[in-house]
Amino acid sequence: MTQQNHSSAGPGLPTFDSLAPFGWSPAHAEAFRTIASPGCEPGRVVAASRGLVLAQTALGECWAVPTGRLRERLQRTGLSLCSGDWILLQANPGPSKASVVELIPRGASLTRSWTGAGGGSQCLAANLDVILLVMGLDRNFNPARMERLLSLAWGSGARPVAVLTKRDLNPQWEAFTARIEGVAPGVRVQAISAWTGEGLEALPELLPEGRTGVLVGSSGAGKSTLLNALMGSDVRRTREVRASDGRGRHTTSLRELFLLPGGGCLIDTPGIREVGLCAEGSDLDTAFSDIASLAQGCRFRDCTHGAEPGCAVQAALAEGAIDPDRYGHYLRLRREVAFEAARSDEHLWREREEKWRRISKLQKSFKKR
Ligand SMILES: Nc1nc2c(ncn2[C@@H]2O[C@H](COP(=O)(O)OP(=O)(O)O)[C@@H](O)[C@H]2O)c(=O)[nH]1
Ligand SMILES: [Mg+2]
Ligand SMILES: [Zn+2]
Repeated sequence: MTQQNHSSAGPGLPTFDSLAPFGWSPAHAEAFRTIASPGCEPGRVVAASRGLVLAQTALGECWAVPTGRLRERLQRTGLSLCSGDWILLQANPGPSKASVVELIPRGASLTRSWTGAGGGSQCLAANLDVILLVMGLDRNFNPARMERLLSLAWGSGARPVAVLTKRDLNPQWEAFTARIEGVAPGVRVQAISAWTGEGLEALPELLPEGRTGVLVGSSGAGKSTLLNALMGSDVRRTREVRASDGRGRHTTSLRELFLLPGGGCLIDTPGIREVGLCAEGSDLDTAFSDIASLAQGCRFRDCTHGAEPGCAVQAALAEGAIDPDRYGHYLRLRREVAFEAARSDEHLWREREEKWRRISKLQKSFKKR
């Protein structure tokens, strides 16, 4: 990322055409021209964690860290960089990492919002055209979860498509597919098998060159296996364990955003794996809006509506203003959401830890040379 050997629309007006497969458009080029400073170039985040990003630039991959100024601004607005983001990069002298100087405003994105004190939200994947809602036709099958994933996807602005995996495992896959069609009116539902390849041929046309999709679904749904099948090689680790040595299949990529052989980009992040569950917190408040709005009147912001003083929900219960059964159902669901959130955070944390430990090891070995 030191020279500028990309194509040029004229002196000093690079167009970065080699980024077109990654979704770089004339509109992006226009935005770039208005905000770019001399010597900076665009890139797309293909992996991000704790302020360190791996970016795809016109010249290839590079590591970058946000400048102090950008970091401050992101913190102030509650944003953090995520896969799919378009950014402006500035090369630094010597072997040091490039700097991220700017975040280009996002298009359709997948976000999860934090309930509880402070609120805020976290972007999981940015600048999306398609959201693939992935669910297995095995034990993973759950129409109610598909409904929740759909509401999350509709909110994003990108087009949802339901992908039912492991069709080879279910002789009644057509009946199961029809059930999902029933809860997803107007949404394309595609049953596939990453193992036999059945139904896979329909996916590339959903992601033509320059478009970006993201895989969303619960753990074990088959997202990474599907990505590997579409890529034609094992680029992402799956749950598969080799019988011979008990170790996972060999994958080295830290990437979360991939360029598909037939065009289009596809994002698979460990964070998104659990998004269906995380989305349930806010969905719960929508489904139980009567209780949620009562809760606004509780004295404590983090009221659990148990034995706390000044609880508006308990008061309403005592007055018979809420149905006790409905309230019991709400409490049960809320416990489930809290449990799943804690579990997925822990899972996520461990996965990320391991990933970034490998990176720092790699960087140390570079320094030694
Ligand atoms: N039989 C069969 N198994 C699959 C298929 N797709 C995924 N699996 C298995 O389902 C498990 C979870 O897959 P994985 O891709 O890791 O799920 P992820 O957590 O959504 O990324 C693995 O054991 C896969 O081998 C499929 O099409 N057919
Ligand atoms: Mg996976
Ligand atoms: Zn309360």
